[in-house]
Amino acid sequence: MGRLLEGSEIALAKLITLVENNPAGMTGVMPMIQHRLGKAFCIGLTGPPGAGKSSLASQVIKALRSAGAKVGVIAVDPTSPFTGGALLGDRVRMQDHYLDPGVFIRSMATRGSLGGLARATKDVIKLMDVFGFDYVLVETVGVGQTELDIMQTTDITVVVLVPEGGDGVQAMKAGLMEIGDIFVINKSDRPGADSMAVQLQGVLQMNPRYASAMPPVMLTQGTDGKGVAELVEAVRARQAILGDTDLEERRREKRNLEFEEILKWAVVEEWKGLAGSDEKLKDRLSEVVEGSKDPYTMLREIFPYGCIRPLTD
Ligand SMILES: Nc1nc2c(ncn2[C@@H]2O[C@H](COP(=O)(O)OP(=O)(O)OP(=O)(O)O)[C@@H](O)[C@H]2O)c(=O)[nH]1
Ligand SMILES: [Mg+2]
Repeated sequence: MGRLLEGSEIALAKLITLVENNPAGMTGVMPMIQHRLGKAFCIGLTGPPGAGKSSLASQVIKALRSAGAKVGVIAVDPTSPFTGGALLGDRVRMQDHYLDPGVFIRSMATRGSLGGLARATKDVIKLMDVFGFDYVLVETVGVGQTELDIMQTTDITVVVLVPEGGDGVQAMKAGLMEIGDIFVINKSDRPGADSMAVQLQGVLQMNPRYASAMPPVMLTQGTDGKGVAELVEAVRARQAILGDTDLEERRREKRNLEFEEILKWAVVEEWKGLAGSDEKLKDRLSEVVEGSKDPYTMLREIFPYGCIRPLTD
């Protein structure tokens, strides 16, 4: 633990592995780091597969590094359970930075449970924060609930879209339009980028979330870094607007949500423990699954001293 705070990358890597493999591992680590949290500014980068998130991340790292900031990067890959193409892509796209001691890149893939992945990502953000990074970048494919969940833990979210056919509409369906603080149309060297920016602005204007202030819509090129200086400027501007008070307000909400999640996770774990094994759990659940028993009765049987009681009690 001490070695983490001294800046040992090996200690950081080991702790991340611990957290990935066993969420309960954090119970030993957290009390030691809790009072040091909150210094890093966490930026989420999300968007459809192949939108250029890793390429952009690499350019953003470059810009932040040249301003002297230290950067931690988490590339989350919920879509492929095995170290597949996307993670390889992240490595290739960000390879320039692997040897830089001011940059630490970690890829994370699911090992079965998507909820577990979201949980682990949040804890890894904390580890990177206490390690002393000024910025933590989190890249994730914006297609499902887990990704949205991860994005809700970052301080700001950059939504990355691309001009070609249908992506705009897809993204709107995926709920990406709700979570962006900054919108980027990457691959702006391709035709249709300008008209997509106009279309996107139209959609955002109708969204009540942006009634008081419209988020910036920017054009970038992940391959050669065009527009990235402006993007980093927009991130800094957001950071400045949030200031300490609004940022803390956002973080309070997040801590509240996080606790509820951990509570749910703990109850489920407790319940699995009581059942004994996955087989027994399945057996116990069968009546609920088949519909012969209602879920509340089941809850009372599992936790007889819990808060679920009929009104007549
Ligand atoms: N033409 C063009 N290609 C780009 C641009 N940015 C990235 N690319 C290319 O798009 C492809 C995907 O880029 P990535 O950075 O891996 O995209 P990603 O969103 O991280 O992909 P996943 O992590 O697999 O979802 C690569 O071949 C990049 O070289 C750009 O601005 N213009
Ligand atoms: Mg990527």
